[in-house]
Amino acid sequence: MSVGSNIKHDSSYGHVTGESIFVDDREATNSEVFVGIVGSPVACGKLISIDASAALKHKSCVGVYSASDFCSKKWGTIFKDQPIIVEDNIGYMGEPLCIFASTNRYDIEHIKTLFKFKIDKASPVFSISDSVAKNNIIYSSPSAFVQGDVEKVFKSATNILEGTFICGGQDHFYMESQACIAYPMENGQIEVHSSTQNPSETQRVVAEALGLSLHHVVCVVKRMGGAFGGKESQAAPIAAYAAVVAKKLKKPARLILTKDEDMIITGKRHPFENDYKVAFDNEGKINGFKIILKSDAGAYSDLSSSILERSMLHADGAYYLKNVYIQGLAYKTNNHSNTAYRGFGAPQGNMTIESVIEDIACFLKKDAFEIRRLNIYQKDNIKTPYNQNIENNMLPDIFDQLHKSSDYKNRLVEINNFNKQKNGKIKGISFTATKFGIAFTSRFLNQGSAIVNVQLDGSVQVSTGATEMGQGVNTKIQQVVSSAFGIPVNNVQIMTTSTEKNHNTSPTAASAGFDINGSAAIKACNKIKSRLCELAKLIFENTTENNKKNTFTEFEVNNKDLDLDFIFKDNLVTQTSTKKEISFKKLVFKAYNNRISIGEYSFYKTPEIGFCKNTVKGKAFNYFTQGAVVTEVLIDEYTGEMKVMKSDILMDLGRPINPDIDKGQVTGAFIQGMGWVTTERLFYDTDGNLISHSPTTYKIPNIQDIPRVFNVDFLLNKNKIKNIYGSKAVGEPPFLLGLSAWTAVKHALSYRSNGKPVNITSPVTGEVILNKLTDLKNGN
Ligand code: LUZ
Ligand code: MOS
Repeated sequence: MSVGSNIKHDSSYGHVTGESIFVDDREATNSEVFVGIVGSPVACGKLISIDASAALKHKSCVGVYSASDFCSKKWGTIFKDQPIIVEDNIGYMGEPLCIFASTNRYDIEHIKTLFKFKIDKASPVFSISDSVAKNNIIYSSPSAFVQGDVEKVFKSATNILEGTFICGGQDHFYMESQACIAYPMENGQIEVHSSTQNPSETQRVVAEALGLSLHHVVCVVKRMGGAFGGKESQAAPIAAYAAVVAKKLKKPARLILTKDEDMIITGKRHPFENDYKVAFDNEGKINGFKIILKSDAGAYSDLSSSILERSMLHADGAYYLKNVYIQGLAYKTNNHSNTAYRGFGAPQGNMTIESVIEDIACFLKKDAFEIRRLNIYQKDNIKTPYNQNIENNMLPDIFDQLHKSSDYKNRLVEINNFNKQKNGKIKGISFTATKFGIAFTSRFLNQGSAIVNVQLDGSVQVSTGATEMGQGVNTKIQQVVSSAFGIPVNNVQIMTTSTEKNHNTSPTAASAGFDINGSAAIKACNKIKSRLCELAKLIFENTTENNKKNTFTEFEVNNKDLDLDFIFKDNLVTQTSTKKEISFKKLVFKAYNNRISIGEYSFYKTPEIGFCKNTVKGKAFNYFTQGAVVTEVLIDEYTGEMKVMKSDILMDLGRPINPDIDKGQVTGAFIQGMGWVTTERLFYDTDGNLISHSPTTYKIPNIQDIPRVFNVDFLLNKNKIKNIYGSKAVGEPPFLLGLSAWTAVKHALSYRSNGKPVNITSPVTGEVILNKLTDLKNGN
């Protein structure tokens, strides 16, 4: 059975050789035009007029389009408040004001400079604090998550710490920028090939922009070169630009953002400023925790409300909070509209309490691990602040096993001794955890569909609503389908995702792409298998004479439940009770000859979930993916340079479908999380221009930044897990472990703070570390 084994990623060969086709690898047709975007030179104001005369005189410029050329003016995945293209009010620096088409893609950069705009400038707001001062709330949670009585606890608390945790945004830095090619088809139809996680949303925004019904728009997604949430909502307007040009000129239109354009135009992870207050006893037991989460939504709401909700749902981290108050507010600013990013608000919520625990440890002069171990969800304390109990809580096992296997105790002693030597270097160590809720918090998104077509030679084509962005969802679906039919993985091909095959697709997001679409595929396989079993039974029961009597006799098969007497294995279909067998291929062919369908469409919805944010009731998550990490850092006190020396990760992924693919996800997510909290700093000038808009100024981790020693292990979990083949989703949960690099720096710095909690913000770049060390030396 291929489920559970390390089948190679279905695109591994193509990615290495360059044979994999991404949007911009599609051959250009003769008539194709290239689309350019002209961005706003101000962050806030009113667009009065556009002077495109110089651009239109350019020899390769064949058209300029602005808001009046779009049938719909606004889009938005949750609230429709974002201009597809600016109509009057400008919300952020670089926001698209108009688009143009050129017959030569190499003229795009020049033509962009030929536009003149008349704009009434207004004064922008860039920071959360300034937006708070103006009360520019774009969304606030309808209800706080409350348990017990924090205010009462604060009155009689032994110890209280309070403050503000601040973290910055993060660029998605996918290898492939936002990209789309739109093809005009017959009868006014349009086909867009988009680099999107969200084909149906892209289809909808394109249809609305063009004034078409949905049945005249098809969105096709072969694959993405990374997405990380950045293509969950924000691929849609890009596709609309290409589509409008294609429709106007009746020519294929290609729009590929440059890296710089992409970084300037598209939204990022939300920066947060979280006010907290924590009460704890002298052992470090948290008795009360209050947190107000405040996010920078940017100019429009996008997914901010949903992201804020997930940050509230992860403000507890891995810790049981008996008395708790969690509230969240998203603020409007004149920054790019911030959006989904791996973790979807959870990292910003989770990191606060991990930071607070470092402070408690410092305050009590105790080991932070002991405080964490004391506060994690136990076997009996499993109630979350949002009224869901954690089933099969693995945190105590994970903590104890990793504490031992990482040799945490001895290493802490070694670090204490090392740091006493004052040799210009300091070490820090930190043990942090993740408990990530799996399911879309919007109930209706927890649905998926699959088409499974068995061909006459016994090979299989599968189409689902999942989109492949490198994460290996296609490979995992290939594995479950090949296991279902008992055929080699190579006999299963996952087909291009398209809204004409699978409609109303949920975005491939929330780590749940495989859970949902893989489950739908299995359901489809089972329906085909049940018919094949019935046919096999009839074939096995019938003698050849019976068959010969009448050439028109057909085996009639009705849809029944899967007959468990049959086993599909090694290309054979075997009846256990009679030991009779027939090859899968032969059976498939017989089914066709007997006019029995060997194709199926199936629909899946995640059972039982449905969280109501007004009442804070109902099941928010299907299950939790949990894990922990121990990270050790080394800091050079003279330069502020930080190196991650060692990270040991232990995750509970249930029974992985493909352990190596999951290991890749854990590794990548950890490094991406680490990058967010260490080197990835977004710099803006005072007008709101993003200065760090390329790899030369925005520092993502590269190969020499990964932990010198890096171990990724999985816990053996024998519990019943309510998910396909007992597997657990992996995409986002390990991102949260990356923040251990930040808490480890905090721990290291505490050796130079005379034991006082160290107040730092995220990301903690080398510059920040050096400045902090200087401050601490000066007694600040
Ligand atoms: N997208 C979404 C997500 O629309 N809802 C979610 O709950 C979610 N969670 C994680 C990532 N994307
Ligand atoms: Mo996402 S943050 O698109 O799962």
